[in-house]
Amino acid sequence: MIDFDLIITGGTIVTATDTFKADIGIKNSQITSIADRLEGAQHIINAQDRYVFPGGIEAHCHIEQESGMGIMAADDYRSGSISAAFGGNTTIVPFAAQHRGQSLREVVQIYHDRAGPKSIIDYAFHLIISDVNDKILGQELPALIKDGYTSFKIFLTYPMLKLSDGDMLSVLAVARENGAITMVHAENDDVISWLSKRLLDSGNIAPKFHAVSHARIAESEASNRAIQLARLLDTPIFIVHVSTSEAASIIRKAQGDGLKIFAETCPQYLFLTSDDIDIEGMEGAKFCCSPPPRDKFDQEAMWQGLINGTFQLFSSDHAPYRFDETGKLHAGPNPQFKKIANGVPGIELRMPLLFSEGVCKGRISLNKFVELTSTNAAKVYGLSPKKGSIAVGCDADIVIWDPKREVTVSYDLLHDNVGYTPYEGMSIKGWPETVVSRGRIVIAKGQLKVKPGSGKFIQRSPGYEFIRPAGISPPEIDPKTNFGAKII
Ligand code: DUC
Ligand code: ZN
Ligand code: ZN
Repeated sequence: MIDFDLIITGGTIVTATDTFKADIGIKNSQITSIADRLEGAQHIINAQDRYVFPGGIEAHCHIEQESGMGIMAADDYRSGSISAAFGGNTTIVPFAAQHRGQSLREVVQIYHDRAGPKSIIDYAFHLIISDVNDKILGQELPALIKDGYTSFKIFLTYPMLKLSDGDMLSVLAVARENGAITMVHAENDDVISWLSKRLLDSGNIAPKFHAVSHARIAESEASNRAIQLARLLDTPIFIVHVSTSEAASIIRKAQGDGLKIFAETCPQYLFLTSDDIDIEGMEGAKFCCSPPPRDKFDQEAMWQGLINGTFQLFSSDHAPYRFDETGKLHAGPNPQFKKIANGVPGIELRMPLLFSEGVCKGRISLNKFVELTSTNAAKVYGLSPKKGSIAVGCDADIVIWDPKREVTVSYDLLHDNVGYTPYEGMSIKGWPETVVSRGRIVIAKGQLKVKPGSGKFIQRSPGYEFIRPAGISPPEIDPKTNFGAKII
């Protein structure tokens, strides 16, 4: 009898909490059975000697998005989602970015029009809010949260995006009222602008001065400020792309005080340093992102943050710009550092890099790998219980992983539209082999098996699940805060 559309047999299933050998039966896009031995399916995938993970959820990536400077990302929803899938992901949560003067409704429609016909895997949108006014706060934002856009990013730097502390408080108040979560790009804009001017005035224009201008103190000050503002309103925030040991310590301390502070770090802060930007000529522009890669000591602190639970997620912050006049060099072949498009690609290598350097080198367990690349994103951003795990009733979003495959990174292997990878030449062990999204085989034997537009928009529900780092047990109610108030 044919009970299933697809069976994945013989693999080792790994979730955020368990590792066990079993077969998975899939019917109508969902996992309907997990048992020792299953039979009766139209298709069978043999996962012998493979790990079977929940599909990756890439919750920080910029796809078909104009930057604050107005530069269009090199990946549209076709290339971006294909690259994500080849990297083991089954869901992406890119941004629908508001530029000043735009209504948020209009922005959301634009991004649906971009993603709908092209994405090959499921997607949701975080909003970027750059224009805070009564209509946005009083009408559009609350209504959009109710419609499933339950997370948004705000910036404390970038002239065209940054919010004042007062505007940040107003956004946090709406988030609190409606059960949404606010992601914060925490860098002090005045510090960066002041240093940039001094550097440029004295003729220091090379890419390496990008890293000097984005001083580490700019990140730790803004992280602390964001935490204090969140504390004032007793509402959670998610601090994105943490790069320094000081910022990680501030976040850990706040978590220890009982505050609901989430955070992430990214591959560029584990595997690159400011030395990568300090190359003769313009090559260093390929590594310019904000915050910039720091140093070896910070890399170690980022690993510690992943290991000890300060960071709930490991995200790519894939911000794809080609090394030409459409992207990095949009202002000419030799731009001063302020005019280089900010961002590095990483959506396809995020999971392989963490598996190879984290799991294979004994820094993190298999379960931690799943937590950081999938399960926690589902919990924080309202995608669970359907996404982020392997259990009966979940969407059949699965990546079958070959733990032994050895790969030397070369851009030719990748599927994005960037033209280079910052990780060229790195040796990686472990690679995604087969990707199944809502029961559909999306990638098999290195081939794309589905058509653009076959991914679905995921409407989320307000609310988040707070993940307290292991080893931290703060007071139930911290008397120094406003508190006790429950968000959901
Ligand atoms: N920094 C961001 O904040 N977003 C995209 C890329 C970058 O470098
Ligand atoms: Zn950012
Ligand atoms: Zn980003």
